[in-house]
Amino acid sequence: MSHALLVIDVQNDFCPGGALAVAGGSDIVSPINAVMADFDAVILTQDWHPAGHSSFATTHSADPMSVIDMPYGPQVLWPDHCIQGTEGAAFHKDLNVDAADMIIRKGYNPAIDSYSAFFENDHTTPTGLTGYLNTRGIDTLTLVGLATDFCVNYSAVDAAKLGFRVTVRTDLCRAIDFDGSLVAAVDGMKTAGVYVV
Ligand code: VGL
Ligand code: ZN
Repeated sequence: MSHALLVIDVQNDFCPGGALAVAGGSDIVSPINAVMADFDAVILTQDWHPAGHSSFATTHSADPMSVIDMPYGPQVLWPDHCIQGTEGAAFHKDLNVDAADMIIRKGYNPAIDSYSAFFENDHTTPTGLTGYLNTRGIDTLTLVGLATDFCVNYSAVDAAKLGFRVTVRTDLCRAIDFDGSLVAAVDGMKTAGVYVV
């Protein structure tokens, strides 16, 4: 058994002061650093959108947090966030990035959002993470990071469907909790066979 820590989107824009701030987002940084040494591998994800991304409300002249129909299904429209190369897209300054074996970026396709570290929101286009984990013999994952109800949730459900043993440490996550999204996410993760602790 080889067990990796998957640290989801601990980036400035998801922390207080950022463009899509998650309440308490910075509070999880030191505790995440503290558990890194307990794992066989540490993998970080980075939300990484081009300017004018299709998940941005401004791109559609719509209100942030409104929902539109995309070819792949409903899509929440977010404030502009995690634009490639900006300070908002950078990891939180205290995150121990040096401890990472692998950093995987997602959301770079202008036409499709990518909450999950495994597949874009069409649930089909792979990011390549599955191949990386498989070739390293990693079969067990613990997920932490931001946000519980979006990128952590989608990543955990995909990982479970792919056959990984998956635990989400909710004490090391923080949620956006928009319109019942947190309750629905925890429910969906448990149904998919994720250990939510
Ligand atoms: C996320 C909304 C948009 C996340 C990323 O990291 O949970 N949420 N992009
Ligand atoms: Zn995003």
